[in-house]
Amino acid sequence: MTPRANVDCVPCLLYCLSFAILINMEDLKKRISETMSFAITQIAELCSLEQLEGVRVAVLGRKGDFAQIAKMLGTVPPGDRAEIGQLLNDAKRQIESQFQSRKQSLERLQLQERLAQEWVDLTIPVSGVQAGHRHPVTIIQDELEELFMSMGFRVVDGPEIESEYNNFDALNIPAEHPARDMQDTFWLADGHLLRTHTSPVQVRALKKFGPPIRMVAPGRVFRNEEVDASHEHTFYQLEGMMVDRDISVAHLLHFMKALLSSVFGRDVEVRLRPGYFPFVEPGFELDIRCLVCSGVGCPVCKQSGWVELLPCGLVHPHVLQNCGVDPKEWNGFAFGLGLTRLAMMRYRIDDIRLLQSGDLRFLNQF
Ligand code: FA5
Repeated sequence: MTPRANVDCVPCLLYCLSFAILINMEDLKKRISETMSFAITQIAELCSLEQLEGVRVAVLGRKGDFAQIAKMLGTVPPGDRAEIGQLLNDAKRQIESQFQSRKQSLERLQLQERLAQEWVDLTIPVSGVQAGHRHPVTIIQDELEELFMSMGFRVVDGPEIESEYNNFDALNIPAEHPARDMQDTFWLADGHLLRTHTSPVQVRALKKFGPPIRMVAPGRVFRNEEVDASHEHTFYQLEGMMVDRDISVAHLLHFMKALLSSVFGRDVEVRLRPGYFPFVEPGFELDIRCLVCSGVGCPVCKQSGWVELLPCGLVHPHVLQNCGVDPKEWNGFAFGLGLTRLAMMRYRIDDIRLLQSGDLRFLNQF
């Protein structure tokens, strides 16, 4: 009796016999034991998971050797079937357990080989790779968020595509109001716009959270205006607002001072003058002595020695009303810091266009 011909390198273990007559019990037992020891030898010797699986299928599979043997049970005298069945099951269990443990050790070996090939020495110094870093505007924005959060302000976000109502009407700038011309607007075809300032976030925050509230809203704003050393079409502002009971200009000045000391770490020369913004009353312009030219005059300050930085004022009662807040009970201050200009002052950047140029020779200095 010889083993069946190989299929895909897997030795087939079934003897080719056809049983039309009652089978000899001893032959059957011998066959089970031979099949089992042959399979166990193969499992122990094979070195690839594919071959191993081939043996499993050939021996234990639905059409495998043991399945063929099981078919012969019908030809076994009924009194002996239990014994042969038991023998068959024990053999299958043994082969299955050998198969599993061999499979696990082959998988472990494969993993070890793969890891050995993939091993990388992380301690070797890297050459030629430069670490990224934050943009100067982001550096200041992060600092100011921290500062205001430490003073009880929450940081609020708003969309760059805004409704006309939030950007203008709710801020006491109705259509046809001349103040709309103060900010040249990019209009979208559907009547929305690219927000011209971060002030619409005041409206969103007041409606959402109600008073009392302290919030800052940093973000990108857009204006359809001519670009020069201190004007971009896309730049950053940081809106601030506090609404509570009995808020005065003294509160406003306190927070402005905290902001400037934190950014500059020293006294900087500022001036406060009346300013008109329909959403505050009274309104102020806070200018900083130009730090690019130390006030002697340059393209950034348009030779004036001063840079407009931080307009502010007390929130107009109409704005509170538009946001469902009773101005008889609540009042507050608001400011709209020119974040990009602030970065220019702190780092003495003499042209705003450098900040969005993407020029690494410039950016790598920060
Ligand atoms: C406003 O945008 C008001 N929303 C600010 C405000 C908020 C006032 C709350 C009162 C209360 P203004 O248009 O002046 O204001 O812009 C504010 C700051 O943004 C300016 O002081 C300036 O620092 C900066 N800024 C304005 N236009 C540009 C520009 N084109 N490029 C760079 N920075 C600009």
